[in-house]
Amino acid sequence: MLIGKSSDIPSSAITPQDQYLNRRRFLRGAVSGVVAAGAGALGAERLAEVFEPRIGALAGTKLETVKSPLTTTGEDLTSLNDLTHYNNFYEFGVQKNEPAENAGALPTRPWTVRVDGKVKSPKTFDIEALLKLRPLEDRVYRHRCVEAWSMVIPWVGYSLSEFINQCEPLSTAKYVQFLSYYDKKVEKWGSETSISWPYSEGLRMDEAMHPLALLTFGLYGEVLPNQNGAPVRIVAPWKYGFKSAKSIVAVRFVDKMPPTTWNDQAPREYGFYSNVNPSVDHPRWSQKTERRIGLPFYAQRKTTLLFNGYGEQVASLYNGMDLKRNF
Ligand SMILES: Nc1nc2c(c(=O)[nH]1)N[C@H]1C(S)=C(S)[C@@H](COP(=O)(O)O)O[C@H]1N2
Ligand SMILES: [Mo]
Repeated sequence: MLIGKSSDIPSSAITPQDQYLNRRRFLRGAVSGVVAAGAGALGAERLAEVFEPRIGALAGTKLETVKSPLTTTGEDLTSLNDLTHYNNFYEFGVQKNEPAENAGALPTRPWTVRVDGKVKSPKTFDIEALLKLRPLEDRVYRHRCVEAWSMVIPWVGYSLSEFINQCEPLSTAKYVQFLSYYDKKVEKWGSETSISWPYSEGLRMDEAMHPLALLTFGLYGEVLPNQNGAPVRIVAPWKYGFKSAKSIVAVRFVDKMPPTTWNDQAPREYGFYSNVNPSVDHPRWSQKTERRIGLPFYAQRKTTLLFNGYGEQVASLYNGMDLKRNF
């Protein structure tokens, strides 16, 4: 049973990612709600028109952005409706439509990000200061979930490295850990899972310093909707989506590989690196292809690309590493 405290759930009942979803659907008897409307419109709608007012007080606020040299072009963007109604954000429910319904409760102001661990001195950054730290760029990235679906998303942010430089990490910092907001009164759906909160993710220092890794504040030129990880999240586009922690409140520089949520849930299925790799299957499904959300069914199936297509930029980070072992 998924209903109950996490301590009530035997480890044999741990059902990561797709299984949570399928079991809950089964229990409830039907797929409810708004999944993948497939309108195909390329985001002409503004957030303010898509959302009920209660969904994120700031959603719909325009962000001033500049063009980015690091944007990916050529593929159609996933519609705003799809990328805000087909989400993984287990704190707000395990079904894809639930974050859009429930994440309005997330209090995105005031908001601070605590920086500690192997740094010159611990600091706390206010979200308003983070928004002004660097010019915000529009960056279109492919987004590949470990569950073998994908999207193309126009994010807004700046390179995570710009922020990390402000954190003044020590040379002993080898990894950086990101911790998401968690309040069990606000995110009561979280306690229906066996996950030990808060959501934790991490990158090796050189990965985090790679210019493609994005500290993300918006999408489609506007403030992030709550269900997409407002007010600030990580995006690492060459990795499976779960590496990109949402709604982060703490950044910790550490000397050892930090514990991460999905690796902790099922270490055989979700590795620390989790680079997108079509030749390393998930134990329960193939990673060779993916389903592009929002396309007509006959056009959905896409070949998955090594490093999600960002190999030219990031492959050198993994020189000499066995990517099958370090999945
Ligand atoms: N805090 C938190 N961050 C999270 C998740 C989550 O459940 N909680 N889900 C991850 C997964 S599995 C994916 S695929 C992406 C989804 O991001 P999106 O909803 O903006 O597409 O967020 C990631 N970050
Ligand atoms: Mo995911």
